[in-house]
Amino acid sequence: MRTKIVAGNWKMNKTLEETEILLAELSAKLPDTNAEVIVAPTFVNLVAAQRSLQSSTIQVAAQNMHFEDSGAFTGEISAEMLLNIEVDVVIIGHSERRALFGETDELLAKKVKTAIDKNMKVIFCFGEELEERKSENHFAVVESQLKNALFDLDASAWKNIVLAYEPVWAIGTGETASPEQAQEMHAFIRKTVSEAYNTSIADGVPILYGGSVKPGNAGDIFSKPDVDGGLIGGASLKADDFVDIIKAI
Ligand code: G2H
Repeated sequence: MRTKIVAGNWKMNKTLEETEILLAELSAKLPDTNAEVIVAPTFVNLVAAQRSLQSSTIQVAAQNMHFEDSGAFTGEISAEMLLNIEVDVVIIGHSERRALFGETDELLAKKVKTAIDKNMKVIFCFGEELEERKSENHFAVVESQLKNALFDLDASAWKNIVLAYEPVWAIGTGETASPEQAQEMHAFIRKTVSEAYNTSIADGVPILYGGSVKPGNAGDIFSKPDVDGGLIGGASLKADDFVDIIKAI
């Protein structure tokens, strides 16, 4: 039985006060669930989020990190800094980091390696762009994203890896992959991991779907056998919507 996960990627949203209000509401409304629930506020609000969630099962994640421990890297945050405030979950490789901030597979491989070396849990995002799907290159693109960033890791690393398939054409667009498209790709991802490692690692790794997941479509997407939860953007910014998505798992 794989771990089910619902993670909220807040992106560049919510002030300190809004963070505290949303987390208080979320804690109060959190349904009974076997799923792990994770929220990823902005860096400046991580400490406050940890404090707000002290007596909650909701975990706090960072949206990014640098691969070095410290040094002359203006504007960056290290794994050491995150661990120091007890944040041990990090999202790496989100398509916005790739597209808007030039993050390459090579850089992402370094970030993942650092996070894994420090025993952090990594939510690794990847997915094809619209043109790549239209030209039927989506499987090849996803395979190379996985290979380039993850497949040099030791088998032991995989206990701390969560995969998040996020087709870029479905992110923040209102377009969602159909449950069948998500299942088809998730099954392909599991097969690819199995070929690179073994079936036990492939069967154990949670694979989340991300891209315009809402209360209205979450249940259908989560019902697919290889979909183990979701990485939720816009709909994680409202407690009621996020709670409804958690209930759908
Ligand atoms: C994809 C997703 C969360 P949204 O970026 O990572 O965002 O649900 O708004 O499409």
